Amino acid sequence: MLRIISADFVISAAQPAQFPKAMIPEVAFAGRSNVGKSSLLNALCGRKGLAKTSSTPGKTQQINFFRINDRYHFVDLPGYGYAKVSKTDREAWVRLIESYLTNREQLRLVAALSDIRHEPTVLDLDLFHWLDSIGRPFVVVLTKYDKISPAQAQARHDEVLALVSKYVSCIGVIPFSSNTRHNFDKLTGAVGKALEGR
Ligand SMILES: Nc1nc2c(ncn2[C@@H]2O[C@H](COP(=O)(O)OP(=O)(O)OP(=O)(O)O)[C@@H](O)[C@H]2O)c(=O)[nH]1
Ligand SMILES: [Mg+2]
Repeated sequence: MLRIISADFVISAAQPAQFPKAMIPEVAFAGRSNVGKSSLLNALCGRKGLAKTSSTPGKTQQINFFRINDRYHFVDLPGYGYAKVSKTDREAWVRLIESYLTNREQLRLVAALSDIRHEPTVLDLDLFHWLDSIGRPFVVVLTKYDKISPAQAQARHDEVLALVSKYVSCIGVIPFSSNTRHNFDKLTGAVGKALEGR
């Protein structure tokens, strides 16, 4: 099981040339704006202020790399589907994220986040579909588990499991809360396995 001992900010990259060149395994966190990517990364690392979070969507605008235990990277991606930016900015983000997800050799797993309170949005489904089409292993993380009842969460979990059963690149669906750390071990287990290949 992955135990995170150190987590350090590396770089905020606005273009592929700025991505770290080190060939160390990495896991990326993707999902729509405000779904809880940065909070999840902080929860995993046990460090509240490591990745900047905000109740205002669109907080993370570049690709942020964090070095974990001096041997892995965690990668906080900018959220998609954030309306309050210009079309040109939005297109630049999409290009940046797509280029990262498509070409990044070191990338072992994408955590694709979706808010457990709602059915996956069209954009969430697009991401799952697209990751599967390029053969990128991904785990669906249903965020903000603490915001609904266990029964509602179970129903959503079942529904999403059925939705992703057709995707061979999807390794699982994990309900999670950054606030209560619900399923923390399950998520670090999946992440550690992807990084260490066992
Ligand atoms: N109750 C609850 N709130 C959460 C949880 N995770 C995130 N939040 C809240 O959701 C809001 C957005 O969280 P962020 O982690 O900044 O979301 P993000 O996906 O990084 O957003 P962008 O950077 O804008 O793409 C913040 O107000 C968080 O406190 C959770 O597990 N439970
Ligand atoms: Mg963020």
